[in-house]
Amino acid sequence: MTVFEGNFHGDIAGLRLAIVVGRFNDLVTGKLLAGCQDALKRHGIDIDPHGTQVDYFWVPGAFELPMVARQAALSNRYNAVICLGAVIRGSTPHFDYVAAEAAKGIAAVSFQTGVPVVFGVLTTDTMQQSLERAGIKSNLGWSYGMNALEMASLMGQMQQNLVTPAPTTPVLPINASDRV
Ligand code: INI
Repeated sequence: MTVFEGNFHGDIAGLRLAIVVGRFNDLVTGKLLAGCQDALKRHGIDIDPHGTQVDYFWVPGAFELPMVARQAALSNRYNAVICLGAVIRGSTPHFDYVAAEAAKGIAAVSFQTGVPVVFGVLTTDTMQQSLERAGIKSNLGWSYGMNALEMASLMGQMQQNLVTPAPTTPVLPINASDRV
């Protein structure tokens, strides 16, 4: 039998990635993006927005990440989609709704489309905790970039070596002309 495992030395030049970033708490999400770009660049990805490998999508907040990730995944243009956000607990239940919808929505996009979508959303009690994870101590943005490369590689190997069924969950049309 075979061991399937993503690697970081395959057809790097052939990969295309979408990075979706929330502006809310951009002090944090900007640092996550920088860490993510650093990981991708040091593994051979051309991160230039004017280049051919990475497209960037900015959204208002974490709540909007799944919608844009879904559209990107359905385009068949990307080997992986990376969602970056920061949801920080306040004094109201708002945090729980935004964090839950982001997590559920991002997982659903992966399941529905078969395209790996990285859950790069920090959910913390304080800004300090978020900043510690976005560069002060470590930068999880780096890990999210690596997660995308690993999953793009793994899914590529699976597509080449296994008979993979089309996604089972019906996906909604994305073009106005497709709508009934
Ligand atoms: N969006 C975030 O990305 N992080 C947050 O901490 C946050 N809080 O706490 O409100 C947040 N809210 C905005 C939300 O994501 C949507 O952009 C907004 O509700 C409009 O749909």
